[in-house]
Amino acid sequence: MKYTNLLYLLFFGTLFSCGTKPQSNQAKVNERPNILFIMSDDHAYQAISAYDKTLTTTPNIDRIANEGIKFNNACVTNSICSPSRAVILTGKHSHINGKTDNNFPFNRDNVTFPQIFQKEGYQTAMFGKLHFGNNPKGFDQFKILIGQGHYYNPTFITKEEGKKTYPGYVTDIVTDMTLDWLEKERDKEKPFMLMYLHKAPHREWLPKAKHYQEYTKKTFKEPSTLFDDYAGRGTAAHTAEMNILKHMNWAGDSKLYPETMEALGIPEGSHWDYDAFNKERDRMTEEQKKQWDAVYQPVNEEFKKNYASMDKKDLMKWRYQRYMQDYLGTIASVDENVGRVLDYLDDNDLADNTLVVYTSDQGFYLGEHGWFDKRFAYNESFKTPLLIRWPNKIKAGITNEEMVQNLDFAQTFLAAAGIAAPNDMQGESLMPLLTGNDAEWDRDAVYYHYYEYPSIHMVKRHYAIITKEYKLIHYYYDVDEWELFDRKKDPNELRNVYDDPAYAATVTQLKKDLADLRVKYKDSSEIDQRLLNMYLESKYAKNR
Ligand code: SGN
Ligand code: CA
Repeated sequence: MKYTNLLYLLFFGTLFSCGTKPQSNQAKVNERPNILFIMSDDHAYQAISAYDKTLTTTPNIDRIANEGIKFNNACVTNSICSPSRAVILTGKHSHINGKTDNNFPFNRDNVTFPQIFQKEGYQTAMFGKLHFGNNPKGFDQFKILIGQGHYYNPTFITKEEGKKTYPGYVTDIVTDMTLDWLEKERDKEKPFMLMYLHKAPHREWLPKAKHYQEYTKKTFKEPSTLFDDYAGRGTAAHTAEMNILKHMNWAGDSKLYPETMEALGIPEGSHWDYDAFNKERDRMTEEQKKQWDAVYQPVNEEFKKNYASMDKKDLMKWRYQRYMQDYLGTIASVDENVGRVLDYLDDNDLADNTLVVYTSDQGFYLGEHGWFDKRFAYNESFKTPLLIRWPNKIKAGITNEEMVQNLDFAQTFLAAAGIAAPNDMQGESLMPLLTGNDAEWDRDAVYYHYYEYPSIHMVKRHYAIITKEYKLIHYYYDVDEWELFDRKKDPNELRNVYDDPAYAATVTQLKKDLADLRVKYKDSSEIDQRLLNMYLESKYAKNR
C-alpha cells in the first residue's frame, strides 16, 4: 500500500469511528444508565418555552424536550412541596407514605428509591432543596438546604462538615456542587443516580443581579383570567388566600422598602412582611445590597410617584408585573445552570446513556385566576412540567398526552436501571411511553388528594379524580362541596358543571370511579380522620 493511501485510510478510519461513536470502555462498563433527576421548586410549565412561549424562553431546559420526550399531561398527586418529594422518593401516595403536608414529619422507615439504587451498586448523590429531614437515606453524598433554603449566601447541611454557608447565589452553588461531584467525586466505573434540586423559583423570588437588572425592565402578557371572580365555583376558590393583589407581601413579594410603605400609608400587617424579607436581605453582602438597591430603589420611587393615581385594577396589574419580573428572573438562572450540566454530560461522553429528567415539585399559578401559589387540583397547580431525555432509548422530539404522575418516577427509574421495584409502590413505570410502546399503557384516570388546611393560603382539603375529559373534586373537612369541570370544553376551568343536569350521568359514573380509585390506592375517610387526629395531636399543630 502506498504511503498516501495508508494516510487516507488512517484519516477516514478515524473519521468513521468518530461518526459511529463506538462505545468507550466507560460506556461498556456502565451499561446500566445514569439517572440525573433535575427538579425545581414551583416551576410552572407556563414558564418553560418548550410548553409555552408567552412569558419567557428557556433554551437549555427546552433542549431536554427537543432531544427527548415532553409530557403535556404530567401531574402531581398532592400539589405541595415536601409531600410531592415524599411521593417521588417512595412511589406511594401521601396517605400511605404519611407525609401529607409540609409540616408533618417524614417517616424515615419509608423505603425510598435512592436506597434501592445504592444497594444495587449505583453511586447516589443529592444537592439542593429536599425540604425535610437532615440526613436523607440512601445517598453516598449530599449537600441540602435547610428547609426552604435561601437565595443569597445559603447555608447547607453537608454530610461531612455539618452546616456550612456558601457565598454566592443558590442556583449557581447547587450547580457547582453537582458538577464538582460529577467531576471529582464519583467513581467513573459505576453508574450514578444524582438528584440536582433547585430552590428557585420558590417564593420570595430573589433573582441574581444580572437577571433582576434585565427582568425588571420587561413587561409580561397578563393571563386572561387575572381578574377572575370565581363565580359558579365552590367556597374553596372564594376563600383561598393566594390573590396577587390581596395576599402578596408588599415587601417580600413586591419588594417595597419600609420607607415606601410608610410614605404611602400602607398599614403594617397588610402583608407588609418586611421581617421575612429582611431575613433574606440580611444575608446579602454590602456589595450585593448595593447592586440590589441600585435597581429596586428606582422601582420603589416610580411606584411612589404613581400610587395615588392607581385604582385596584392598576395595582393588580403592577403587582402582576413585579411578580413575573422576579419569578422569571430566578428561572433565567435555573435555565443557564441546567445548560452547564447538560454541557458537562456532552463533554464527558455521558449524554447518551444518562436518563435526564426535568420536572418541578408541582405547578404554580402565574396570575391565572388572579393567583400565585399552588395546592388546588386545578390545572396550573396540579399539572407539572416533565421532560425526559435518554438518547440510547428515547427518540428525540416526542410529545406525549398521557396522564402520568410524580408517583410514577420511582418505578420508572428502577425499570430503566433493570431493578425490580417493591410491590407496594403505587405508580407505573413510564418505560412503555418512553420507548414508543404506548399500547402497553392503560391508565385512564388519576387520583389527587390535598391536605394542608387550615394553613397558609387557606386552600381547603380536597380529593379528586381526573381523566382527560373531566375533573371531579370533593372538598371536605369544614365543607362538603363538589365541583365538576369539562376539561375539553372549558380548559380554563371557569364553569363548575356539577349541578348541570346535562352532566348528571357523568357525575354518577365519576363518583363510582373515584370510589374505586380510593380503594385501589387504599385511601379512605378513616385514613383522612386518622391523619387529621395525628396531626392535631402533634407538636406541629400546637406550635402554629
Ligand atoms: C412558604 C411560602 C408560601 C408557600 C409555602 C409552601 N411563603 O410558606 O407561599 O406556599 O412556603 O411552599 S413565603 O413568604 O415564606 O415564601 S412549598 O413549595 O414549600 O410547598
Ligand atoms: Ca414547591
